[in-house]
Amino acid sequence: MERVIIHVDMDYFYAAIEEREDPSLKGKAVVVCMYSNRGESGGAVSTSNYIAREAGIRSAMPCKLARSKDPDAVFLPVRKPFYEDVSANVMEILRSNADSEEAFEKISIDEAFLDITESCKGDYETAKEIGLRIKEEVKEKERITCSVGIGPNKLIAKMASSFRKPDGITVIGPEDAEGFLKPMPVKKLWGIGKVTEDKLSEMGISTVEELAAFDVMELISTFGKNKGMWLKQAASGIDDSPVKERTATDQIGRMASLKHDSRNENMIFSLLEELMDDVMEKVRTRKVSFRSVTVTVIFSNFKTSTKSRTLNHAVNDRDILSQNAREMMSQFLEESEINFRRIGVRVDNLHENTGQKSLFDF
Ligand code: DCP
Ligand code: MG
Ligand code: MG
Repeated sequence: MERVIIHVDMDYFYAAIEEREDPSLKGKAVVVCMYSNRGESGGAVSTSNYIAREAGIRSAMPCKLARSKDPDAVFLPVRKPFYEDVSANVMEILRSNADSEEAFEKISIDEAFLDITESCKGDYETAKEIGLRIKEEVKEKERITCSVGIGPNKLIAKMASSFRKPDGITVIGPEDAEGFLKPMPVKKLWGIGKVTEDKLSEMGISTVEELAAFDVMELISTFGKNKGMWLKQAASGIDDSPVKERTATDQIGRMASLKHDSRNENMIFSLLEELMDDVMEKVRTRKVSFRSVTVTVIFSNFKTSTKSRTLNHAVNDRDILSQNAREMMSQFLEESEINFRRIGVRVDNLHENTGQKSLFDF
């Protein structure tokens, strides 16, 4: 059966999370900035919502320049640990929609590949339904949108997901792949950087169609064997690389909002227990152990705070998770007087369980 691959990329990810957390941002230009240690005057734009993009604001642009493009935009500092928790929730939704635990590959904080060949039995209509279902599930559970690309390999799926954004879905069947790629400028081909783009331009190649038609021996003599062959294949829409998680070095986490902002210990600890149940279920199905535990609290004023502990060795033990997470949560309660809005628990530093039995198995 021909493979069917889905690529999912979250829309304006960091800014979308900020919008979700503060409804008063709706309709405004939102820019998330990575400030340097010189404060607001330094720093670069991490991302911005689509309203800000209309004013010409782009990722990696100096924040100062962004401010001059839209003085009314709302500028917010990056809250990376919080975005990582949201990412972990999204990734668990995506992983659960892949053919198997292994048919999943996270490639950045906001995107992943899923092999769904078996789930859709190679049928693109069914694949589209799965794509739409994933979009719904992410929207319902995390209240943010994503864009989905579906294709016969990772390269096509990846390029399809950025074709319609935000909140888009693009399906490129095997017979459409060539036509889809042909008119694109070579720099849009996934994997081609600025240096390669410039070299190709010197050779008179500017579109994917021109690259696909170019003599492969000439490409090899300029770029070397591996890269030369890869360029020729990629331009022809060929990509045999498998969807596969490289290591279990990512994280498993869950976050949820309290029924209402509160410092009530019963409410906070019972939600924490529920979240830990979910985390442990995933730890077991993925057959991993963890070496660190992180607890996150988002306060009613939207400030986020995290505490982490590294354990002496990797475990997959519910009691050890619980003991550490509860202690850190108690510290949070002691240290602050503000109500809690959301809490999260996460395990990282994951190790695949190799043959050795864990306490849980006995
Ligand atoms: N990011 C960053 N600095 C960059 C690019 C990205 O910090 N130069 C962060 C912020 C983004 C996140 O990574 O929200 C994901 O990057 P994407 O390229 O997927 O961009 P977005 O998700 O923000 O927008 P899009 O809707 O175009 O995917
Ligand atoms: Mg994105
Ligand atoms: Mg991305």
